[in-house]
Amino acid sequence: MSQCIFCQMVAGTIKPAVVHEDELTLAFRDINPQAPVHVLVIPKAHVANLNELPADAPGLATALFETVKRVAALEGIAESGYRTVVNCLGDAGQAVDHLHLHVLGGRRLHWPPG
Ligand code: IU
Repeated sequence: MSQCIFCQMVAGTIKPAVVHEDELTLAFRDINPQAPVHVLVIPKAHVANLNELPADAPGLATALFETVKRVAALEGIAESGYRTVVNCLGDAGQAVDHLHLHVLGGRRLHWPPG
């Protein structure tokens, strides 16, 4: 079995609070939310980080952003506004080595982030 916790969520051996699922992507609630809405959007296929997103699979990037838009609509933050963040590797504080897009909203977000 994969050691990757997000791959285990895709496989169903760990069950997150799923917000949306389709053929290429999974969206689930972050266990340590930093805003009233904090959802992670991941590719079902294992991609370690943004640097590793395959250039020859342009449909995957589109699918990830389509899921971000869908999550925003489902969570009621599409009109008020939201932020999408991808932490890539050490200086950004990436803690889970499976590409994930944070979708944050439901409150006024500060800029710049820390
Ligand atoms: P980061 O971008 O890699 O720093 O974010 C990882 C996120 O994954 C972080 O917000 C965690 O709270 C979140 N998370 C989760 O939702 N469920 C888990 O089982 C684990 C991490 I491990």
